[in-house]
Amino acid sequence: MQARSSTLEQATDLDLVPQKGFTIWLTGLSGTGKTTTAVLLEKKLRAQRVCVEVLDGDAIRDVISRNLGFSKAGRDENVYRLAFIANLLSRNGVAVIVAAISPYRAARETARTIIGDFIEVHLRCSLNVLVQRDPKGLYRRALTGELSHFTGVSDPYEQPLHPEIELNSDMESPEEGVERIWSALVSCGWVPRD
Ligand code: ADX
Repeated sequence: MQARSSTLEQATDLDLVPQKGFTIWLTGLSGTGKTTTAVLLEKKLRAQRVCVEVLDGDAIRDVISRNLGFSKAGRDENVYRLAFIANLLSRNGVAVIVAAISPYRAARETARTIIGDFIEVHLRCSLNVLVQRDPKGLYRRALTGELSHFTGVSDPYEQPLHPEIELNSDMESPEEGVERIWSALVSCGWVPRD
């Protein structure tokens, strides 16, 4: 009897972990630190025993969006697929982090409507700094005209008008950014206080 009751107590302890699903949507130009921020935030959520999944634009484009290009229609469809999956996960109690340029405002608003519990995080960074960082060499190729329709150089990026959070990735570290996102999640009551 004693053993049974302690098992139940353990189960109750595990149930204390809040399993509120939601989506953190990281938007911004290539190289602004969306993936880095997503990975750090994912680690922090896991450390708090929160179920979490990262949907990264680059990775999704290698799998379910590999038939899509970078036209407006291709990008909107990519964002729609991300939103569809994020919603399936979020409504089943998973914390989802989407990291995708998602350059068009209307498509992001559609994602917000589909998902509901949604925090938009805009990662800002000056083009000068992005061109200096250029870890994939894409800005160089875009500036020489070798790569066309590159976001921020030869393709539009519509900045969010009222994002829940704006991170200045040329002035704030990824760790500082994650702390600010965490504070917003705590304010929503979606994660425990540290
Ligand atoms: S989105 O516009 O549809 O949201 P997504 O985030 O999935 O884009 O993919 C962006 C990644 O695709 C970039 O990080 C970069 O590695 C690659 N890429 C290739 N061509 C382009 C392009 N023309 N514009 C932006 N990113 C591109």
